[in-house]
Amino acid sequence: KSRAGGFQYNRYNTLSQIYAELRSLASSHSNLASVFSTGRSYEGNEQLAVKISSGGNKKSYFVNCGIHAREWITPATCMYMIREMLTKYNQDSSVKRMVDKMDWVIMPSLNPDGYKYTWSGNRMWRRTRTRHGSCIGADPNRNWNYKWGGVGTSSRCSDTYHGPRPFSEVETYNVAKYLLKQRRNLIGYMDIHAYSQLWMTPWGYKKAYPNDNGEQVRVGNIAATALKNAGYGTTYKVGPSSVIIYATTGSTGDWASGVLGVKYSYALELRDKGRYGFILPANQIIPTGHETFAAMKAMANAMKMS
Ligand code: PAY
Ligand code: ZN
Repeated sequence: KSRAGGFQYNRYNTLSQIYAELRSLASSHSNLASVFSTGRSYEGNEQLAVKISSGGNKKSYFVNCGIHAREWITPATCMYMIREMLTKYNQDSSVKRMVDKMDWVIMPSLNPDGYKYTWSGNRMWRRTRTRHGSCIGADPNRNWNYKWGGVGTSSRCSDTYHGPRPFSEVETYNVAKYLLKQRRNLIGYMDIHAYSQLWMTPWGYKKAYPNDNGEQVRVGNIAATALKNAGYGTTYKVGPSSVIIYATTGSTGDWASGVLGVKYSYALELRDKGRYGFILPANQIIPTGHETFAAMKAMANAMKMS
């Protein structure tokens, strides 16, 4: 059904529709939710996030969608999960359990300029919209200040351009600044992409396993099993991104693990496995949201908080 600003859960929505719905959901559940911005993008769009908390001094889990502009299923999935958490907290014990265990900070669109451009200019745009000499944009998932500028990155004008320096993109800089302030409280970080159906752990920069790998894979397997059993039989592979997809440097997940020291650092690739790719049909939004949220609940339930 139609909500604030014409937002619909079974359709893809514009940035302004997403932001209107986010504010509307939070204001109708103000006991649990508050909206804030980590700052403005290069073009001046807010990077809105919602903090979901049932109170007390808890650890928090940060989730972002939309770091890559064309991966439209990801903002849609973040919005689905936010709605579930807020509207079912009082009705569904599995939702109450996940929200009571930790705070959740969820950002539907880390790269709002890019997302807007996929609606107005080029549906297949991936990067930010920062001007770098003669070309526009850098890859925000190559721009973090950990092993920056190595394997899996490329030069200016390419889709995997790492940027002129770490955190050259104000969108990654803003989020990093926010996370550094939250560091003591942060138990997890999840960067949600599409597509390929992967539940990825560090490291990305080389085929190697951080100290937390055993625990990351244990919980990742529990999440992937819940996802598969959520009704659609969707299968995910679990493991280090350098092993199950390819090596990258300057990625979000490596920074969260290597710099922040966050134990539950994951990067997801949602549906599908390439049939539709980035152009996933809208009738898969609700199923994807449903199965991904089932996995998130299972992950939360399995996590060790200290
Ligand atoms: O964090 O190591 C990581 C994820 C690797 C992703 C990347 O940033 O390149 C993988 C791709 C993505 O979601 O951006 C996969 C998609 C299908 C692509 O654009 O190739
Ligand atoms: Zn991506």
